[in-house]
Amino acid sequence: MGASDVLIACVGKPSAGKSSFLNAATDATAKVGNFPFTTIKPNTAVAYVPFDCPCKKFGKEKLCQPRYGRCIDGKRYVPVKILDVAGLVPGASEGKGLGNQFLDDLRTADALIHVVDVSGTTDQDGKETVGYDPINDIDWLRSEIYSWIFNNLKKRWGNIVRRHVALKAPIGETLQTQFSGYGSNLSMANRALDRSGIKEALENWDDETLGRLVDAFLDERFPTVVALNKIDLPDSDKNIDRICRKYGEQRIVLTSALAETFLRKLHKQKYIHYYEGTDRFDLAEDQESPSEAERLKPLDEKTRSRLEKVQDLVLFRYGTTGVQDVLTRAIELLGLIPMYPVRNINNFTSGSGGRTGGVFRDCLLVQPGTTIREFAKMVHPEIDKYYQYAETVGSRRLGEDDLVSPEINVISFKTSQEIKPPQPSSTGAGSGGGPKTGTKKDKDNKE
Ligand SMILES: Nc1nc2c(ncn2[C@@H]2O[C@H](COP(=O)(O)OP(=O)(O)O)[C@@H](O)[C@H]2O)c(=O)[nH]1
Ligand SMILES: [Mg+2]
Repeated sequence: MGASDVLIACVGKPSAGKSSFLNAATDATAKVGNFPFTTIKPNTAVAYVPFDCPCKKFGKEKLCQPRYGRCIDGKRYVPVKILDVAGLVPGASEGKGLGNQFLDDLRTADALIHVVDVSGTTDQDGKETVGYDPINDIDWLRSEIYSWIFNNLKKRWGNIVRRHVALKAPIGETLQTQFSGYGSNLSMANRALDRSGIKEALENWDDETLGRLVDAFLDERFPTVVALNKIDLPDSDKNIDRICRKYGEQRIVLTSALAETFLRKLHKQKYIHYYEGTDRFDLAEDQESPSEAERLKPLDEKTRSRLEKVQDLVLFRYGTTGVQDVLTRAIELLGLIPMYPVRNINNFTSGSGGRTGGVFRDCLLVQPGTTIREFAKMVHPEIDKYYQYAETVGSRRLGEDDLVSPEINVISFKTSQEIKPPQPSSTGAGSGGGPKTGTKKDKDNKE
C-alpha cells in the first residue's frame, strides 16, 4: 500500500457479505480511474465518502471542480480504498492460526469494517443454517486479533523486559519496537499506553496488565465499525436489538449490501434516480419535465415489486441501506479531516503557470495532529522545499506548527519559487502533486 492512502479493510467470516459490501460501496457510476491511487490490487475497490465541501459555504457550487471523486450540491465525494479480506476461518486461534495473507492484509489497513451476517442464516463457517447467534461472530474476530498480538508479546516477554531495563527506554518506545510489525508507529504506541491507564513499570506487568495494553492497542490500531448486514432478511430484526443493546450503537451500523447494489444498479440503468445515502429515489412518473439525459425508463412489474420490498424492508424501516454510513463512520473513527489546498485563497482556484485550475480541485484526508508544515509536504514535496508561509480564508496567516482542523480546512501555501504542476500520467493518477489521502502513518514514519 502506498503510505499515503487511506485503506479500509472488510473482514468477516465466509458469506457474511464482504464482497457484496465492496460491490455495493464501489460507485459504478463514477468515471473509471477517477482516483489518485496508483496501485489497485484485484481485491481492492474504491469507494467515495461524502463530506461537506467548502464550495457550498462560499457559494462556489457551480465552479467546484474536484480532480478526483465529485461534488454534488456541496457534497464532496472523496475516494478511499477498501479491501476485501477473505480467508478468515473460525477456530484460527486454536491451532490453525490466522492466515498469513489475512494478517498481511490487516497490517496495511487503517480501519476495519467487520461484516456480520445479522440474519443468523449462516453458521460460523458460513454454511446455511437457521437461528445462528451473530453475537458469536462479533466477539470472535476481536478475540482472534487479540490472541494473535497477546501471544506474540507473551512469547518474548522475558526478552522484551530485559532489553527495556538495559536500555532504560521509555515504555512507549519499547512497545513500539514490538508493535511496528502490526503497522503501528510511535505516537500510536504512546496513545495505546495512555488509553490503557497503566502506570506500573514495565518490568512489573503481569498478564492482566499486558491484556489491558493489548486491548487499548487494538482500539488505537484497528478502529472497527461493525456492519450488521442482511437487515433485509426477516430473522435480522430480533438479533439487531439484542446486539445494539450489548455493544452500544456507536460502532454498529445496519446494512443491506444487497439493497444498495440493487438501487445503484437501477440508478445506473436509468430506471430510478437514487439519492445515495438517503431513503429517496425518483421514478419516471415523478419526473415533471426531464431533459433527455435525465429521463428515466418505466419499470416492469417484477422490478417494481422488488423495489417496493427494498423500500418496506430497508429504507422505511432503517432510513438508509447503511452502506455509505459504514464508510463515514470508519472515517469518523479515524478522525480524518478533509483539507483543501488551493493556490489562490481569494477565488480558491488551483491554476499554475498562468493557467487557472478548478475551484477546490484537491481534497486530502488528513490525520488530526498534523501540522500545517507537514500538510504542506503532503500536498507537494516542493511546497515544503520552497515554503514561505501558509494562509487560510481572509488571507489570515497560519504558523507552520499550527494544527490542521475543520475550521481552517482551506489553505494556500506561499513559496519562494513557482511549483511545477504535476505531470499528467496516462492513468490520470498524478504522482507528484496529486491529492493524496494522508494518514498519520506517513507523518510518523518520518519522525
Ligand atoms: N439478503 C441479503 N443477502 C446478502 C446481503 N449481502 C450479501 N448477501 C448474500 O450473502 C451471500 C454471501 O455474500 P458474499 O458477498 O459473497 O460474502 P463473502 O463471503 O463475505 O464475500 C451471497 O449470496 C449474497 O448475495 C444482504 O445485504 N442481504
Ligand atoms: Mg467474498
